[in-house]
Amino acid sequence: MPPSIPTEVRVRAACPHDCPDTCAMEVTVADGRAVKVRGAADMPFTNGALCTKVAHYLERVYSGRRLLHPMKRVGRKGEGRFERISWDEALDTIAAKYRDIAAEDPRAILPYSYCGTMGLVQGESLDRRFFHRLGASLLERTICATAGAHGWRATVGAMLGADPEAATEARLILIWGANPVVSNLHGWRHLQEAKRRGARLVCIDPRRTDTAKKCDLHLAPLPGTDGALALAMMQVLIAEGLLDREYIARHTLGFDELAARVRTCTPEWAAPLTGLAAAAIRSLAIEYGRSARSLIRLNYGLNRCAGGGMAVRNVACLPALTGAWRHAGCGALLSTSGNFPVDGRALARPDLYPDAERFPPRTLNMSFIGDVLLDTRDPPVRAIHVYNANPVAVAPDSHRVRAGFAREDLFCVVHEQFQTDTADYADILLPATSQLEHRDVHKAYGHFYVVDNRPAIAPLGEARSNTAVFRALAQRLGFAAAALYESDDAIAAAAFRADDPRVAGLAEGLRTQGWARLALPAGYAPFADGGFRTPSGKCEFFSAALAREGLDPLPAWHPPAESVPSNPALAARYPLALITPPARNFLNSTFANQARFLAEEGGPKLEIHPEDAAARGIADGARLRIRNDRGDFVAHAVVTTDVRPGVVCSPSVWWPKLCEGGHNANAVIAARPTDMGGGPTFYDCLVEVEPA
Ligand SMILES: Nc1nc2c(c(=O)[nH]1)N[C@H]1C(S)=C(S)[C@@H](COP(=O)(O)OP(=O)(O)OC[C@H]3O[C@@H](n4cnc5c(=O)[nH]c(N)nc54)[C@H](O)[C@@H]3O)O[C@H]1N2
Ligand SMILES: Nc1nc2c(c(=O)[nH]1)N[C@H]1C(S)=C(S)[C@@H](COP(=O)(O)OP(=O)(O)OC[C@H]3O[C@@H](n4cnc5c(=O)[nH]c(N)nc54)[C@H](O)[C@@H]3O)O[C@H]1N2
Ligand SMILES: [Mo]
Repeated sequence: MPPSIPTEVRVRAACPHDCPDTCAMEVTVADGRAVKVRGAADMPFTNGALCTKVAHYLERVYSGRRLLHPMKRVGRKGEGRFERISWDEALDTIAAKYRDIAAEDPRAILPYSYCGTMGLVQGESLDRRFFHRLGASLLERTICATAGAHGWRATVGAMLGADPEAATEARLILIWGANPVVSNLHGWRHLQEAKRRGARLVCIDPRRTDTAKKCDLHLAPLPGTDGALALAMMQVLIAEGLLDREYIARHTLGFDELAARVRTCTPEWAAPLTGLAAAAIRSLAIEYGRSARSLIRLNYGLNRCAGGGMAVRNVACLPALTGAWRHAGCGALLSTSGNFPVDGRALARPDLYPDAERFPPRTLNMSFIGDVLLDTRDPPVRAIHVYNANPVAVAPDSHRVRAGFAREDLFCVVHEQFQTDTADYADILLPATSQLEHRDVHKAYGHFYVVDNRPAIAPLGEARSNTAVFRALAQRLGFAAAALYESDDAIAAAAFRADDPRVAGLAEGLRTQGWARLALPAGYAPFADGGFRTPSGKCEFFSAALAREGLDPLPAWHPPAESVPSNPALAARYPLALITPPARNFLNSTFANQARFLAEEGGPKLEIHPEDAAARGIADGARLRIRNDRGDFVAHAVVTTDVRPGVVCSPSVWWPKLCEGGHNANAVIAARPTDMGGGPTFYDCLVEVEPA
């Protein structure tokens, strides 16, 4: 036989990860094996480049540690000892359990997923349909963004904001609770371009991040105090008359009430709360008030505190006062996700829920999964099905989370690419495909493009996609609804509402180039002429909707739950405020088991100011124990002025089992909900630190 000629093909793909940038990728496949992954050169936002994590995606796909077969537990719960079984045995076991539990009360079954993949097909289609049809408990997916989203929506009505590609037009950019160099690299390119064109960049972050170092000015408020800073800025804008009065009159609601509310919120009032000098606050407000061509690039860093919802709301009020929304690339941007006309009902089919009268739907909050599994409730959760998520590593108050997963009477299915800390608690552990092995389509939250993902290679080993698993389970449970068996292609094709003008040309773009921009004009400015999506159609300084929820209808100061002024008794024992933002080489806990990235990060670290270090006899590099009443974890000291006295920072999210002592930072973080949206408070945490 003649030697076979290697055939090389290029397949269009999408980066699946939870990141604002949702890159378009091109995968080169030779003889059925992916040999190269790169950023699509023709996709404007990706611009031919991937971050270091995904540039090495093939190391993940072909890692020797991939899960490749179904397994069942043979050791104790959490021990992580498994034995290989067939897919038939795995699926039969799960189906039998779910059938038995559902016969009594299907709400005792809980799906648990987040954004392991952001794909609409593998992330929120057949899984939702299956659990709706089963009548399982519903999951409130709060672990990241719901506090800020709630505050944002109350103010401007929808997750719409400035066009990130037009940010180059802004003259003043406030980067607020965001670290784009690390967590929004492709968006950062446009901010840098704005700077080259003469814009001034101001970073508002308790930590001097890589982003802060590249800005013209860095203000380091104490964690969880952004709400006070924004109120003081409003006070100055109003007192100094730095206002777009015409915009306010035409497009806002409740200005007089707002003015009355902030009258006493002077920079002198905010200074002790935020730890910033009153003069610095005043000069920031005046600079902001004088340049209408301003952009506030928020991200979710400021929403992970007790007052996170209100903080985002207060910041969202600012551009309506100065009229910044009038200009392309100006105003504010938290997320672009509201621009995508995703057909959520068609994807998730909530109408499949079988018997709402007998079993009124029950919703459980993912952020407090420890409480969900441990507290008495009717019915108790008897089975949990985890996919696209790693709760034992990422959810707050890990000791409670672990105790919940360790329950002998809890039947636990985990569908994963790797044996995570959560996987260790599985009764049945299923192998999941990677993004190169399945079909998907992606919207984005940091730009306006839809990105297609075609399978480039066959599933490795016996790995199956999420949709394949839910089809197989539906069949074993004898469910008849055709919607439970739809193909990935059909789901992808119907993911967006076809009658929406923004998807004009979408199908054609995806077919020919693998990505397509929403049909929005270049330099699109959503609120240039008002058109807010609130009930009043205006930017609501006064929100009747919030009042109906029992919340303050006006911007207000919601202090952190754990800080020196708000909880002095606790601060006497635990005086340091801990934040745990993303490490550059990890994506939440994804990638945090891969040798290259572990080596790059060099072990769990705690950044601490020289004064705080000296007071505790801590030298640079020392092994530290970080603790409070909830637990402790170990990290090595980085003595640095990048954090201010009183604040410590431990970049995250490490796999607990790869940490000395078996715990990561979530061991010390409280399971306490935010003021709005039921989110977690990862960056609202007091600790003490000592040499270990
Ligand atoms: N490399 C990398 N990229 C990522 C991720 C990752 O893990 N790694 N995660 C992805 C995900 S899921 C998300 S949600 C986004 C997260 O990215 P961002 O939304 O940018 O949010 P965070 O990284 O949580 O926080 C951003 C900055 O807020 C700062 N911060 C902490 N507390 C406060 C505060 O109280 N006030 C203010 N003003 N700032 C504060 C932190 O120091 C951090 O530098 O990034 C995504 N991109
Ligand atoms: N201390 C602290 N904790 C945090 C944060 C923080 O900043 N500090 N950030 C929080 C934030 S913003 C978020 S969004 C959450 C994120 O929490 P999660 O969404 O749970 O994110 P990951 O930890 O990345 O875990 C995702 C898992 O999904 C798996 N996966 C990927 N693709 C697939 C697939 O196709 N099928 C299946 N079945 N599995 C797949 C991956 O292997 C990975 O283990 O973490 C939160 N936790
Ligand atoms: Mo997130």
